Amino acid sequence: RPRVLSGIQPTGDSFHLGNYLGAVRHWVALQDTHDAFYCVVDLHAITAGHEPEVLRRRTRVAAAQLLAVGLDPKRCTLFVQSHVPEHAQLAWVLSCITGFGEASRMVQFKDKSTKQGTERASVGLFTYPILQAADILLYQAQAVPVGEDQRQHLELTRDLAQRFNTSFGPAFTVPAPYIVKDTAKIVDLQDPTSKMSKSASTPAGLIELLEDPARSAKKIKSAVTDTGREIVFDAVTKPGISNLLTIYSALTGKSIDDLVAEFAGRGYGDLKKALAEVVVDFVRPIQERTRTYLDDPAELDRLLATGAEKARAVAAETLRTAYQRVGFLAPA
Ligand code: AQP
Repeated sequence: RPRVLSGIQPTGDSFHLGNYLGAVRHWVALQDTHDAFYCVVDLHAITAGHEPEVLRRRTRVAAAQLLAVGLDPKRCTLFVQSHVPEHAQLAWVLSCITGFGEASRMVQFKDKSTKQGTERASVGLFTYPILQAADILLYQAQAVPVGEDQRQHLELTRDLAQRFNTSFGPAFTVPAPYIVKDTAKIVDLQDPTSKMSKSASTPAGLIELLEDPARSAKKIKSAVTDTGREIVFDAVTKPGISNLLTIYSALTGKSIDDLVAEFAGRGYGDLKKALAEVVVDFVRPIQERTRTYLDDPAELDRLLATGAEKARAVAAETLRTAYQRVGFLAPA
């Protein structure tokens, strides 16, 4: 079976609908068709400042949410990135074949470092995409299910894999992005020109899976909509309504065309009210299941330890090959 790998940061107290619809939803589906590796990327989560106890708690919350939305440790390998030291080890090797100018062109770094102030932004934030490349290449992943915002980082991963293979001999599979167009970018409810984002959205623009569902309903009802009154899909002239239709369609499985027909002649308020109910019904069971996993942290940690062991078996083999190719003397 083809291999996939993806990761999610344990930042924020909850995943948001963008994370779920753009990426994690596909992770669940790919378990049945692929050899799937998914990780909670805690090494990435310390690139922009954090509190140790909060990170530890959020790492468990992230894992619990992934299980709650349908990842099944029997059908996929779920682990925490820092449990597999090969990620940091391969990242060093890859950083030595990455050009400084090449890394400087990463848009996410430019955006985030501008926000934080260039002097304060960490070197870890700068090398973030190189660690991400290591995450992917260690598992010889053929495909990487992520949202549109990660496309540039994947391009870098592909370049680094090809460069290494050409310079030192084959060590890595060159991965392809797996970006599902319809939900590749869920936008902010208050600012439909920006992606829904943990760090950039205002609370009102963000639907969090673990927040009080009544709060989510309220946010949907006060989402920014567009001029005109007709409910039609047009991401350019009606980005607000189109975003609501996208979310509605993805959560219910109804096509956009069917939804447009269903809401023909009705107002924006009707769509928002119906979507609020859909979202509330969707998050409630996820919240219950997340709580169940968090109520038994010892069992959760056991599941993650088993995942790490499975992941490490693959990662160690790739690192061994990479170290050998690059010219490191094998320990006797
Ligand atoms: N708005 C989005 N639409 C579609 N997909 C999205 N993803 C994130 N936002 C959207 C996808 O979620 C996965 C997890 O990515 P991450 O752990 O890097 O999440 P993130 O970047 O922490 O999420 P945010 O909200 O975007 O955080 P900040 O603001 O801190 O950068 C990825 O596959 C991503 O594409």
